[in-house]
Amino acid sequence: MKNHLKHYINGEWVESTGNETEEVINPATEEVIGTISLGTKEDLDKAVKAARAAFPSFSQTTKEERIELLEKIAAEYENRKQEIVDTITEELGSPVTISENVHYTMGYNHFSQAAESLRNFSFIEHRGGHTVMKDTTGVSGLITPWNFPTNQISTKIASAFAAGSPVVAKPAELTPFAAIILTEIFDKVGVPKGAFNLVNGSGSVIGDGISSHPDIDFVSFTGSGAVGQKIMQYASERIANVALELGGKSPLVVLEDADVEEAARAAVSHIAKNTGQVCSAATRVLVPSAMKESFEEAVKKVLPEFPVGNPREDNQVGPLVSQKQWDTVQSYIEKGEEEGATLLVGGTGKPEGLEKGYYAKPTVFTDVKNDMVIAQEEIFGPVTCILTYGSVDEAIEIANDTKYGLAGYVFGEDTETLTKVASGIRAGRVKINDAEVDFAAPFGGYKQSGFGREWGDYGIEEYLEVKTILGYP
Ligand code: TAP
Repeated sequence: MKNHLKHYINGEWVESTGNETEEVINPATEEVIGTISLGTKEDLDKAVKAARAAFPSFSQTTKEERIELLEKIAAEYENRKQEIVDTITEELGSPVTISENVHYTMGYNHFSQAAESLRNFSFIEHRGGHTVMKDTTGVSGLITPWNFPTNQISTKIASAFAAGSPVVAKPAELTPFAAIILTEIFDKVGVPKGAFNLVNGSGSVIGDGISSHPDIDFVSFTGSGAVGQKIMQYASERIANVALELGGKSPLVVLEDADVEEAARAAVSHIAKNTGQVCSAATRVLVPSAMKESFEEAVKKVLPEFPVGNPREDNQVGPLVSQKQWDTVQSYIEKGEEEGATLLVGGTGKPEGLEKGYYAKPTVFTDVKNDMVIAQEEIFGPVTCILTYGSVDEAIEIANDTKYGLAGYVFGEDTETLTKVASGIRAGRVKINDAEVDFAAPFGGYKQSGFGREWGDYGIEEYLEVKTILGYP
């Protein structure tokens, strides 16, 4: 049992001032794996005070000191690898290979990339008649969701530390234990007192408290649009700076010269990876009308490559994170059927033999129209839609006919068409032929997917103010 009833404030593990606790469930077994303490506004105030007190010295550390700190964190993170992998498998239910190759690896890369980005980062630039200086923004509040327990919190912390910003972090209640390991890592490597504070608790108390706190200068949030909106409302009241990463409904455009099986495999992998609980997942697959049947056949053919089941065994798809998420996904599948889409594979209910655990069937709808609810709303589960198009221009139009703009994907051979589609998609990141992820590349959304950028240099910039100095001696 992982019982963790303390918060980390001002360089120490401290008792909560309240006595409310929350049990954490393993979604694969529905068993309790541990308990956390739900922090209070008083705990949060202490954490913000500690961060505020750390600000003058932490923001003045040198670039070299921050590079050294980030490198020490990355090294200690590596030492805790097995524990991180096991913890994510337990609290999120992700298959061990995904916990290792995706979750663990992303966290590691954010710390090492931030150190790397810092090396060439310029905090002062003399530009002819003026000088531009980058100043730490202040104290940062970080609110992260459950779907990537190390990725989002690590990129935010790594960028904040690179910029010299002390932080107060609140991970999601559903998956708090990976963040507790990270905190132990910061404690071990000697992150200065008050520069990192962790307050566990609910969104409605600690998340709300961070969003509205007068002493928090910048809030970086990843999660739902509804909460993002609240955060902006609070920010508008005190003119605070925010960055929001709010999910998507990303298109995958299959061009007529694409390898059909490869494109179908990519489409299915998007709903398999993390059980489709990925903000940048492609969930609208656009295929040329003439390719529809061969693409559907290819989807059926590749589906068995992504077995669903016990995350500790050799499976590719684990359960959804919670009963609530399972119910949400079921209702979207029902909605798709009601709307007249054709169920190609999957459907409601649990996969055979997986009655215990929040398992859902990988589900592919075809004959989907882009104005259907299943094509417009973020389902956050293993559900995707096949839509058809006539011309490439029409494909781009459908791809952009969404309130979101986080990511886009295009598969094909012809360079000119690939470039046309990649440039035409209104989204923060477009991948051509499933290119490798680059941790130095900016990540973030257009439209209702939010604003602000994470990862690499752009991520660090979020935690900095720009100051102009005229007459610099
Ligand atoms: P959210 O409620 O947005 O949760 C994200 C984070 O915000 C969690 O740490 C949550 O805390 C916190 N939070 C909740 N209410 C808050 C408030 N009033 N003020 C400040 N922070 C608050 O998302 P969810 O309910 O977990 O998931 C709902 C849907 O959001 C999903 O189905 C999916 O569509 C979308 N989602 C998107 C993403 C990404 S990566 N864009 C990630 C997760 C979910 P607690 O959870 O501890 O209460």
